Amino acid sequence: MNKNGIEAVVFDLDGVITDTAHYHYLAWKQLAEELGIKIDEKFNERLKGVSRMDSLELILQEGNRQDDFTLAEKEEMAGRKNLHYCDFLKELTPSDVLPGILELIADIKADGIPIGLASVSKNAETVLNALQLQNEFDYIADAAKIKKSKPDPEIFLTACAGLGANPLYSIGVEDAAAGIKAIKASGMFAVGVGNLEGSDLQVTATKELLWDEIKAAFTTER
Ligand code: B16
Ligand code: MG
Repeated sequence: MNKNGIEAVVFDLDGVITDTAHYHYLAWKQLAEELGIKIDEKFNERLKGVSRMDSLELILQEGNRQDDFTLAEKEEMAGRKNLHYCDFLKELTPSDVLPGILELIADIKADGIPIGLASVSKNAETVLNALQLQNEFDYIADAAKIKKSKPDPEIFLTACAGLGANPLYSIGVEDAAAGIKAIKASGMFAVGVGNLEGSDLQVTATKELLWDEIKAAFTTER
């Protein structure tokens, strides 16, 4: 354990490291329109941190079309959404890292604390490569091996285990309600970006993620 008593910091990807959460929304909206279903940004909040197939189910339920398709048809639709999403990813460059994130990562590293990634996205590696951040993480949980998406704690517990860190002395950073629930269920300290009920520390935007303030809040709480 380092001098702050913090054993690891684990980040969500979409919406925390970069704004791919918006690309996911645009890609789902495109698919939903193809199916004659309307979704808006408020509905999209429910998709954040939720796996591809679970997101599709929520959209079909929204359009009352949950019983209209076979599994093979649903897999084709999820694949089509992913193609829309991957088209958006072609635009991604290192300048798309959200404000304050590079500074935060540098400050955590300067304290000798390992950094993990807990993204349920199967495109996480592509996104990190496009942002040139692939070497910044000491452990990246493999979304393909995760059985339960957020709000289940599995992915955060997997990241802590991969870093050799006790979740009770680790911090998770999230932008989604399902993600905050996952962090809390794992026993970690939850930092929320956005109006997120249940966060131990809440900021309105990534540029407010200041390492000294996060450490102080963690120390007060634990
Ligand atoms: P993919 P996170 C999540 O990533 C997204 O928030 C969610 O919107 C998306 O459906 C999910 O990944 C699966 O992504 O379709 O790329 O496998 O927030 O856990 O980083
Ligand atoms: Mg997210």
